[in-house]
Amino acid sequence: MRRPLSSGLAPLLLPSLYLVLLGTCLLLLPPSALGASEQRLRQACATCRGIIERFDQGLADTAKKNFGGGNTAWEEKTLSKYETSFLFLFFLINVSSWCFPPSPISKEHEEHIEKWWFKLKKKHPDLFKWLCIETIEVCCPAGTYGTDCLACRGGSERPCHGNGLCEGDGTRGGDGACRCNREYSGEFCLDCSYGYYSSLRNDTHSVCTACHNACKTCTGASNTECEECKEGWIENNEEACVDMDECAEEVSPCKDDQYCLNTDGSFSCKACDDSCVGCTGEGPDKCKSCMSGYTMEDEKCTDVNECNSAEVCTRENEDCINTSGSYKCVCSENFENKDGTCVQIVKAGEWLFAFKTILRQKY
Ligand SMILES: *[C@@H]1O[C@H](CO)[C@@H](O)[C@H](O)[C@H]1NC(C)=O
Ligand SMILES: *[C@@H]1O[C@H](CO)[C@@H](O)[C@H](O)[C@H]1NC(C)=O
Ligand SMILES: *[C@H]1O[C@@H](CO)[C@H](O)[C@@H](O)[C@@H]1NC(C)=O
Ligand SMILES: [Ca+2]
Repeated sequence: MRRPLSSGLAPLLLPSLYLVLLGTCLLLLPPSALGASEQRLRQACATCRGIIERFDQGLADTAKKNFGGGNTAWEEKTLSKYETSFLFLFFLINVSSWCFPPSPISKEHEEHIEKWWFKLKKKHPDLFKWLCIETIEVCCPAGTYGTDCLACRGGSERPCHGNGLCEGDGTRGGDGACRCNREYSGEFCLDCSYGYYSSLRNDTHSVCTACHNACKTCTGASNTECEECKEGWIENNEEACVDMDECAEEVSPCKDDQYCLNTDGSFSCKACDDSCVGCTGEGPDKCKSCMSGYTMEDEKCTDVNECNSAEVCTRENEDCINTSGSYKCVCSENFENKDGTCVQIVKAGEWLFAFKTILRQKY
């Protein structure tokens, strides 16, 4: 017998469910450039899976909230809780069809679920399998793909030999082709990509490992097993690829105001110290010669204190300030620059006093 659903709960549930579903719609939005029908096939399964997950979650929450667990009689006692779950479920089904029209799940599927709940739950405990795979046929078992749920390349046990993803895996879409992880290539993800070598290979397993940093391609892990050296590395006498010291070249690859820094597989150019004209390394002690305003002292370019000279900042009431590589002339304390001369600063309130002083001096 089919039980009537209590519809009194619907208004309470609906507002929050709208939000939940909006989130679901966003999560399931297609991120890829798949064709529209292909996308619909994959989404159909994702939607079905999402509904089942939410349904299970809803049931689990209801059970947990009301029963500490282990109560065998709770099914009979809490029919209204089930009805709540049903409303929740039906609402999800309804709204999921708004996300991705035309939805594969419709009114008729609501009835499937009700049938499952009251009649088939015991025989088919896995609702996802029963509904999504076997009944409405929007999903396939893991490791299979497409309309007829064919096994993925490399078999349904370990699609793509565990080294990639099978296109359409678990859905009614896709073509079962392998999208290999970076290390692998080939139709079955058994071959190694460029820059990787095979470190294990038998009938069912293939493991590819990155070559040594110095190798472009290789047959093994060390830098003596390169087939070709990577750029920035050269083969030495022992047939190993080693770093090329670009900075040791006769002509520096850097600009005049830079020094060269050798690194593994490359090099970089760094700015010389401000006190240098050309340098061999970092700091004022690596200058080839000194910038004007600096002088070589203890094998280091040192700032000259121009203020020690009597020929600088010679105007009246003027002070000299030593700066890196140069110097500045500034008016002394209580003096300010007015048209090129340093004149005494007169503060407000001192006006009258100053005026009287001037008068007294002049007359
Ligand atoms: C689902 O939609 C049908 C009409 O399409 C409506 O009668 C029913 O109340 C809806 N169920 C829920 C739970 O919103
Ligand atoms: C292939 O290698 C894997 C990983 O080492 C191993 O588990 C498996 O038994 C091997 N299979 C065969 C046929 O040798
Ligand atoms: C200017 O004077 C020389 C010599 O005394 C010092 O070595 C410098 O550090 C100084 N420069 C500055 C900016 O104070
Ligand atoms: Ca180098």
